[in-house]
Amino acid sequence: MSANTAQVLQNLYQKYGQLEGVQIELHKDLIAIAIVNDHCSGRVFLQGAQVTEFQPKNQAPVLWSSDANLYQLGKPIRGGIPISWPWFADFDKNPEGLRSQYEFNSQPPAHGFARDQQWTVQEVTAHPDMTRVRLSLEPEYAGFTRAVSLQLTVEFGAQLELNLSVHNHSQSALTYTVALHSYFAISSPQAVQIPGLAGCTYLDAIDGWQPKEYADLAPITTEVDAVFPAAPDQISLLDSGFAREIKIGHINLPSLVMWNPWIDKGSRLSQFNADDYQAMLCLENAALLANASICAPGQNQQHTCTIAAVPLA
Ligand code: TA6
Repeated sequence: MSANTAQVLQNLYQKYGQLEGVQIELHKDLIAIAIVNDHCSGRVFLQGAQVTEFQPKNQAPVLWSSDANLYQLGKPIRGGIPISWPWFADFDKNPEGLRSQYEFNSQPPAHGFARDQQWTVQEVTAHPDMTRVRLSLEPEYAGFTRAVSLQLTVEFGAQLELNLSVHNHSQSALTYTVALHSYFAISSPQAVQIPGLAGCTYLDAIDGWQPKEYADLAPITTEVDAVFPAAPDQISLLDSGFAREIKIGHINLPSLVMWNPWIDKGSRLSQFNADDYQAMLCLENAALLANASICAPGQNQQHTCTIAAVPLA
């Protein structure tokens, strides 16, 4: 354990260790805050401010997290809700207005750098019906010279709510793409439907980013990597195997990405077991491509997603 990790752990124990339903945890190199209240249990890591667990009482876990995670400093955790910021996926696939802000000497990491960095806990408040964890980051990355701060507020309650706030303290507008890259736990790819996407246009990232209409990508029987630049405000993931509906809403995250690596790509992913493709599906609330976010000087942008699981009769 690094000296800094030990110091952060000690500070968190002192400030929040006595709160009802709050546990400060160490998973190999990474610190997490685990919560339990009248509605649910949950967990969020300081690295990447990454929620990895949300399990409503008497229900199966709503989020999927890999059993193969190594929990190493700087290595993105696989699963839960990674925060892709200040760009989504491969840097080169992002709008010119975003790319022109940076000068990198080497290929920057996929999904930006906020998910690799250690965020600071600003608040933990525990009530029987809701536990709030607020984390902040002053992002630093070679080639990123903007005065920007991030804040993520997570509310674990009858539903899960994430609010990401991007504050632009610089003198020029900041263009970024962002995704709350949620991995949902599913009973099987054959058991899920996302009816709300019917008729929506997506770009097929595994077929030259060709525009296509979502006839019905579910049931899923092969790799899916579908980028919907504009998606409905609310969609539902229906899972007949778990007999539940997961309701996914957003504010200011107009795009959506649907992803399952399936067998071949799954075998090439880090921290991903051979059969994990059968237990997860990513539905990612995002602001991408023409819907990239622009934050004016001195202003902030708020991005919210809500996740609620409802048993099906
Ligand atoms: O959201 C879909 C995607 O962009 C896929 O193309 C795949 O790369 C996935 O994200 C996971 O990326 P990661 O860097 O977390 O392995």
